[in-house]
Amino acid sequence: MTQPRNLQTIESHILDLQRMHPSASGDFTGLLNDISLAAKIVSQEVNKAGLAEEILGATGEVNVQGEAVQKLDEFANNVFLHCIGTRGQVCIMGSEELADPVYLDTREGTGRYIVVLDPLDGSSNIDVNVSVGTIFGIWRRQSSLDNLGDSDLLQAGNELVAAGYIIYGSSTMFVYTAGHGVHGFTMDPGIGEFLLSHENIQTPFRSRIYSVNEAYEPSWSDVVKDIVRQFKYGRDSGNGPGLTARYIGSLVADFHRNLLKGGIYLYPPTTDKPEGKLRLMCEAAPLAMIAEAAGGYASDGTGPVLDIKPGHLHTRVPLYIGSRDDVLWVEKKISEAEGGI
Ligand code: FBP
Repeated sequence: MTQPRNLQTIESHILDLQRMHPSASGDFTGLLNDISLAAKIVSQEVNKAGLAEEILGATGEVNVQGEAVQKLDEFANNVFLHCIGTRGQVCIMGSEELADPVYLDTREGTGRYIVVLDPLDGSSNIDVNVSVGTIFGIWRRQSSLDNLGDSDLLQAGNELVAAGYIIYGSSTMFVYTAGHGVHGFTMDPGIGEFLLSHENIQTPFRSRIYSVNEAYEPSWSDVVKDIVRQFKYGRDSGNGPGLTARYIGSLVADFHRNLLKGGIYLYPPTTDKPEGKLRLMCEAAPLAMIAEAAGGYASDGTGPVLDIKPGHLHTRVPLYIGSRDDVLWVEKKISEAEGGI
């Protein structure tokens, strides 16, 4: 029998975090615990999806993104909405699956937080048993409860108090940051607990991997075509060593691999998606907070993703994220091409 290496659960880790803030009310701790509970419920459903006809496939609905809603998308959205929305710590919840933000009943609590999430990222991969994930960002309410409005919801990433993702893959992992490093917890299905497995994750400064859907190459700008060509043949010199290519088509899975191994994920603008595909509030900003807390960087090609103030809940952005040296290089190349620096 293997001797357990470390038995710190995510709940006890979050409690330790709370002890660092003597004035803490416990709301934040409660909220992170609710998110980890929702993750456990969704993980169980994802893991047995292949066996449960009723949970596979599409609902027949199309969401605000114009995408076919998968049954597991809907299930995950309802689970998170329920788990996060019932104890009154959260006043507004935004979801990739819902056109409008949900203003929650805060009579039970303080309504101190705003949560925006992508309940099931990469959902087009569910039916083929490829890793999918959940991404979440937590902001603090800015105005009084009876004055809540867009200014509370539409905050930039640099106002995030915490961010994280759950990857439902060969194992289920919960990775988060609340400003004190990036930590990963692996689900032990035997005891149903997330146990600390990756403490203080730091991502390598230089990439070994580049992740992009090259099928869009014909509709990229010349500078983006050149950037990807240089990742393939070796930056600047063009005579190697190039990076290796990996693209799963699930942002959480591609981001997670690159975070641990060193890599850059690119979702550039295309002629038909000039603002990019990925959502700022429920995908790019939370992952940008994690990347930067792990020593990496995230850019929209012209500047830090964390500085972008959303115009609305579903604002989209081009995304270049991962190892700091390569993302900064991409940003420099694009800014030069656009006549910036
Ligand atoms: P959703 O599945 O949440 O809509 O996320 C978008 C996403 O699936 C990312 O996970 C992934 O990286 C990207 O889109 C894949 O896009 P494409 O199929 O255009 O390469």
